[in-house]
Amino acid sequence: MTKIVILTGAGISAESGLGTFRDVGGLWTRYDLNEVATPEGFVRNPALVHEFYNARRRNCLESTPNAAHHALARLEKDYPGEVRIVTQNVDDLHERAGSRAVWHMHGTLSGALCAACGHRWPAPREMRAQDRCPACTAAATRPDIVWFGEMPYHMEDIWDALRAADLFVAIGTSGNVYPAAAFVQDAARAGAGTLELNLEPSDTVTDFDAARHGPASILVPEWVEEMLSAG
Ligand code: BJW
Repeated sequence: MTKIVILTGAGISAESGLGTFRDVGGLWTRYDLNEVATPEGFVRNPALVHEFYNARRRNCLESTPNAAHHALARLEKDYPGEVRIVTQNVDDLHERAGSRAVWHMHGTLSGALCAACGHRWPAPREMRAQDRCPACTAAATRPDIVWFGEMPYHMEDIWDALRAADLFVAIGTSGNVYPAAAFVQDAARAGAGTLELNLEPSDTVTDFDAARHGPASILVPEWVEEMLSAG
């Protein structure tokens, strides 16, 4: 049975109105990542970090999946092999499009995490620095997001899937952030074919067997159609 592992990044949600990080006007050109996406930044100024993620949670709730998310959900449903999505995105647009086999390696906007005891619960629409953990009552509530220097989630499952993959496809990611940026090499080493679908050549484009460049809302449905007709 053919096994496909798909890595998605901010570019797949760009046409749903969610900002990318490193493009012109992207989040990291407007915010200092050391202040809003590190555990140290959160300790220095939890109110600022909550403000950043509250705004992104609002933006996410107002957005809808685009043709690329829908095409991947169709692939999972109709492809005669196994399709797994590993997403770096913290939005839930894959799930809202109908994808079920999704690992959120950088966490989700819909989760809250207690920095004191590790308890997890659904995030309210607006989180505040003074919110208390429902389990231990510490005022140490943070978004359930993986920041720089923290271990991404589901890594053992992801590495197992990469080792077993026949095809690895990266969609809408710049190839700047590890360990995700190395997945193409991990998959290729294990014998998988590799394909990049991105607006422009990523930093890791030369690691792929093939690459197609353009908007995800066009490239992904085209590729899914090819996979299903070959299927
Ligand atoms: C379109 C499009 C359209 C636009 N259609 N495409 C030195 C060397 C190597 C590694 C390190 C190092 N120093 C530190 C590290 C490790 C560090 C790291 O990688 N740093 C780099 C900056 C160098 N990584 C970590 O700390 C990670 N943890 C870790 O490594 O733990 C230790 C470990 C050890 C061993 C094994 C495993 C782990 C944690 C990383 C956490 C990343 N967190 C963030 C923020 C939190 C989530 C959030 O707030 O949303 O995650 S950073 C940010 O970058 C976010 C994203 O998920 C991530 C990736 O960004 P992405 O998705 O690629 O977006 P962009 O904007 O970069 O690119 C968008 C692309 O889309 C572009 O190419 C566009 O062209 C394209 N595009 N429109 C198609 N319409």
